[in-house]
Amino acid sequence: MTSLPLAPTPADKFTFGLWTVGWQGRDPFGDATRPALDPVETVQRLAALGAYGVTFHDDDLIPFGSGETKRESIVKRFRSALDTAGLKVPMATTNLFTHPVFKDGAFTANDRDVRRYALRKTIRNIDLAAELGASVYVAWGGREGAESGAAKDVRTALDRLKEAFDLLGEYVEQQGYDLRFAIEPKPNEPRGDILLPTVGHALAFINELERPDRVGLNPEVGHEQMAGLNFAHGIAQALWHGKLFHIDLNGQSGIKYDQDLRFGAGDLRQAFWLVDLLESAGYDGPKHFDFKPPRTEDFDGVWASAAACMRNYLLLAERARAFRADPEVQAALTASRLPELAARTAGDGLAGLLADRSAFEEFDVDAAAARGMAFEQLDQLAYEHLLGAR
Ligand code: 3MF
Ligand code: MG
Ligand code: MG
Repeated sequence: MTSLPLAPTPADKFTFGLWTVGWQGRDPFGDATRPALDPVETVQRLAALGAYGVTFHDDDLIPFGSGETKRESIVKRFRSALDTAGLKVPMATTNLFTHPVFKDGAFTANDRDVRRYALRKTIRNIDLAAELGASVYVAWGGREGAESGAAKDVRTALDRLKEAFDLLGEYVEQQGYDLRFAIEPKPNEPRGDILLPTVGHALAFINELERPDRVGLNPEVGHEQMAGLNFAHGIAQALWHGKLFHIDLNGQSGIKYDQDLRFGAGDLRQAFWLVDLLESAGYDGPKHFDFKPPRTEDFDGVWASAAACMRNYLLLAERARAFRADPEVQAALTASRLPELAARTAGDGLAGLLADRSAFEEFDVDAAAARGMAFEQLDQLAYEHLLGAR
């Protein structure tokens, strides 16, 4: 298996946040274990590994509080590194969580002046995102939430969150930017409870916005799994609604702290079904890794971890293709009556259904109840492919 000739190329559309390989290993219990990484070096290294692009929060590229002249020179240097390396910036986002001013949130902070500042900070980086050619702007509201009950009036906070997305949509339209927003749900961390905790909550929220077509999702593997949810099911529903604008790939082992493992680590089985889904659904957006190389690693470990994210995706895609192409799997899918699920339940219409005695009066309920679904054979075939036994 290790000898499979799978080297990532830009056509695979793998992207990485500057903050992922650039994570210095600071956690709630320990200091940084790695020095800061120059975004220009990140661009060069990722290009050499076969990535398609990089993404960033405003503050990953331009340190918080930088003046206008410094800002311009940083952007110029970054842009020239991108051009030389041939890397794209398909997505950008705002850091509305690190600075203490955002301790009670940004778009939903109880302090009105903090909310206005958060909007202006976002708008400023939207201009840069558009300038660098991004087509998706991610919004992760990590500080939009609470640790205690009365501290946040959730219904009113949702009014303010809607107001923020409506204003940002108005701005993007006014500027004529070809930019769509992608909300990234997360159940908790850093707030005790975060607003829009899951894919489902965010989908419902989008329907209440003034420009629902301009807003979709950026779901993250670990975030849904922290809530015990089936990520592939969440993604399938996002696709069904036409809302999978972007995706954050990483690894997570069950319901615990946000692990941000490299893609494929953690729950390998969910990773397999996710890749199978993305490949068979023809998802053609960026495959964005939002992971953290563990703080045990030096820079060799960081780049090994980044390369492994891409390789694991390609290995799983190869395994998923082998699974779908296997004639025994196709027979097992038929035995499990998957083709039947694709047939309309009442293609004959309501009148046809009501007139059909075989649907009810003459239906042999016991015979139908006795039919096995053959799912175990089907699932074992998936395991055999995943484990490289077929
Ligand atoms: C936190 C995250 C964030 C978001 C980012 C927007 C710092 O768990 O996943 O990463 O992905 O802010 O893209
Ligand atoms: Mg995350
Ligand atoms: Mg993320």
